[in-house]
Amino acid sequence: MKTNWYKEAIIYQIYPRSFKDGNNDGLGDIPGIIEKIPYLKDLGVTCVWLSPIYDSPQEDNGYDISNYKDIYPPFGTLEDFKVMIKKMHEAGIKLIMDLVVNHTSTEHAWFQDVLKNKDSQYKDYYIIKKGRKNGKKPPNNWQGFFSGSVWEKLPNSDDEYYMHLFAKGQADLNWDNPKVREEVKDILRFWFDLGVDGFRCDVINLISKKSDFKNRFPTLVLTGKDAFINGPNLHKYLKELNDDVISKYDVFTVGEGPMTSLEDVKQLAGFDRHELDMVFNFNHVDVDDFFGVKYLGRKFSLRRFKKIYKKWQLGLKGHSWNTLFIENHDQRRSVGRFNTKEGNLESAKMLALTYLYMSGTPFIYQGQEIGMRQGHFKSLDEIVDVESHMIQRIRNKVFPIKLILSKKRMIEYSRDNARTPMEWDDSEYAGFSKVEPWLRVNSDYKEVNVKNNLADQNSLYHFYQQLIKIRKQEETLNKGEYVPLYMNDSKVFAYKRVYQNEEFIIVSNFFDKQIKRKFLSSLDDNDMILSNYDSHIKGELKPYECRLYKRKII
Ligand code: TEU
Repeated sequence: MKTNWYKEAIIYQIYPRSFKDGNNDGLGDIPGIIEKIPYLKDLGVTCVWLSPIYDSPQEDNGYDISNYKDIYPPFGTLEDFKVMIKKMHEAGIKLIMDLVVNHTSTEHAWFQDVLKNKDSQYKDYYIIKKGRKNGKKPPNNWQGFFSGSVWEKLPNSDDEYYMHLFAKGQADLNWDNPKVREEVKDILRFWFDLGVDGFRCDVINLISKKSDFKNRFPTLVLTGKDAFINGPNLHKYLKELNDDVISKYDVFTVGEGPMTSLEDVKQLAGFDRHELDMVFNFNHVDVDDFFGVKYLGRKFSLRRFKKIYKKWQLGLKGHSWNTLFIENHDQRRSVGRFNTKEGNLESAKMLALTYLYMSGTPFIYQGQEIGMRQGHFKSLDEIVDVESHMIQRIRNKVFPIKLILSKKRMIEYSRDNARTPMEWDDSEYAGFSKVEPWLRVNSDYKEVNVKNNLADQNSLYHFYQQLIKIRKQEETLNKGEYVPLYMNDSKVFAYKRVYQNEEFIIVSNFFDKQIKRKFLSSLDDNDMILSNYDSHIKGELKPYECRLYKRKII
């Protein structure tokens, strides 16, 4: 049944509310996506990952689902959805959806029933506990991902609390209840039967909680994380979903979750384990975070970046399949990160080549291919993201946090930086919509947009298009072994991909300075098949120069 097509896919992530507004209400939607299918096809992508489009009160932009089998009305209808998937399939593009089942919205009928009926049959669908001190204090001291306690009092109870690892409107499901697992299988079947080709599984490593519910030693963030990350039945539940439903279709799953280690991924997506097919790990994008705490950033180090990739590329070999990405809807834009510079086209091209030709399945986040930049918000008032506002609240309450975390940093690190409307052209609101969008359009849209990119053969879009084309043609880039090169070089990221009697060599200067390198003399200019410069200097790399060589091994 399974053909493992995911290993050859080029995946493009769409964040629906910011992609294209089809009916001019300021919000992206399914008709907007349909309109842009030819754009996606021309770029060369073979699969779309669609962030949540289900019905939702949108407290966390759809990661809080109130009905898993319907579409959020401003995004369209189920009929629109059917047209979209049909047209994508006709264009040779598969579609994967977001499976958000660690929690439901508190507006979901199950949770609403709990609020209405004291003896609701759905009470055991959620994690509900009596508070300490006759309900005056929450059941324990655990803290969630958006800061603050994971517990919120049930409005219809004096002493009971429900768990929410994210926002208050995102109530955690109790996966230990077999009925919950049956509901999830039912949701999966519903969408697979509509032709959906797979799922990206949101915070999937949080679904099984340790049931001791004891206080944990307070930590800077996420007190109690050992109780909810990689819980005791995680693998059992994933295997059950796979055995009962997923394995029956020719689809794939990519898991997402915070703080996944190499060992975790080998288990969650091991070739022989029949749980997930791939897992996003965040180690490489955490390179400029302070040990995973993104608000406490640290300076980018190329050596650290190279070491992380080496660890994951070699570490998963033979065990599991890598995901390759540098952006998503939770990360800052890559332009201006990882040593690249806004306004420096060569640096964006260099980063693209460097990550896209490693071993694994590449993901491109909407706008990445045209070099969209950070939102550059001026104040928190411009920001919608619930995470930013929750952190702001705790910052105002807890004085030491105020000292560590400046307002400027909160704005710079807000997830909204990657969520600004897609820039299609230079008309008002960047051609995303005819009315003012839900989030401010980047002020540089007249310069950075799809129209300009399409008109210029030297643009980032065309570079991505070419990278994708070559990657699809060359078996070595898909199957080849990853061999890191010149690991001690603090300026150059280099590696090769080797398969049978052929190798591809990737050489990238991560700095804005011209540098001399002796090893270049061992590479033949005639073997160079791609670069971000037209002319080259013998024995030297220009600022941010990258090169791709292809040669036979004799
Ligand atoms: O994100 C999960 C996750 O790991 C986040 O906590 C992430 O670390 C954070 O957003 C970084 O700032 C997923 C979704 O991608 C995210 O958009 C949702 O808000 C979250 O789950 C809850 O569903």
